[in-house]
Amino acid sequence: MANLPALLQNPEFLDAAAKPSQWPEGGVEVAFAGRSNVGKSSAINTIMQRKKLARTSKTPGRTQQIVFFSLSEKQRVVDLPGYGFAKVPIAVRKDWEKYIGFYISSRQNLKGLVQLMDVRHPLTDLDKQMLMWCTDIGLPVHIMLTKADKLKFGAAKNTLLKVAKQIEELGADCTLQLFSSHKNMGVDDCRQQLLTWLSNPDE
Ligand SMILES: Nc1nc2c(ncn2[C@@H]2O[C@H](COP(=O)(O)OP(=O)(O)OP(=O)(O)O)[C@@H](O)[C@H]2O)c(=O)[nH]1
Ligand SMILES: [Mg+2]
Repeated sequence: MANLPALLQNPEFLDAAAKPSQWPEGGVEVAFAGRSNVGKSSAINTIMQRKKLARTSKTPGRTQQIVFFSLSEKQRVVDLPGYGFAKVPIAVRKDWEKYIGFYISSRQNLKGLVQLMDVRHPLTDLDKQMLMWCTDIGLPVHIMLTKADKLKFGAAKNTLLKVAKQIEELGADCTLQLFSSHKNMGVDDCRQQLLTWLSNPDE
């Protein structure tokens, strides 16, 4: 655990909430969002150096509730259901997307959003919508271009530069990095971002 900040050393599953009345009260949190199957739950595990804290799956649509993990009494990370998975019946999908939307727009405890995008096809229409929506409501976003192990380093770097330019053109205000759960790439940068957003839970 040499590199693992103290705050991230004792994560615990808190609750999987299907409705807002189940959301924990007080404290601060950072949520992980992104398309279905992009690797949100895997990223949470990698960042906390745990194998099975968040449930992962090869089947898209695994995480269907908002899952809360506590880091301390007043600090949490949140695993959101994925958006945009075509094989889920449209009515069910709309329900989740509404639920995610309601969470992001109404949650006072939410200090920042880690938005994951697949490095091989970043900034899909839904990704852009989510990003611009967060920009509009003033919620800070940290983008992770994940599964970076699927590309050669040069190609991943080029994508990073291209996406940075597109984000600037969109007028979105966010930070950006490459990430891979399988190769442990970019993990420290993400940890630093979590610490920044989750410090001062009493302010
Ligand atoms: N190559 C590669 N595969 C990854 C990486 N991260 C996750 N995966 C794989 O992608 C699949 C989905 O991972 P999850 O972490 O369950 O994805 P998720 O975004 O939580 O998915 P939903 O909860 O269904 O929205 C699994 O088969 C993972 O092994 C990565 O960095 N590199
Ligand atoms: Mg998941």
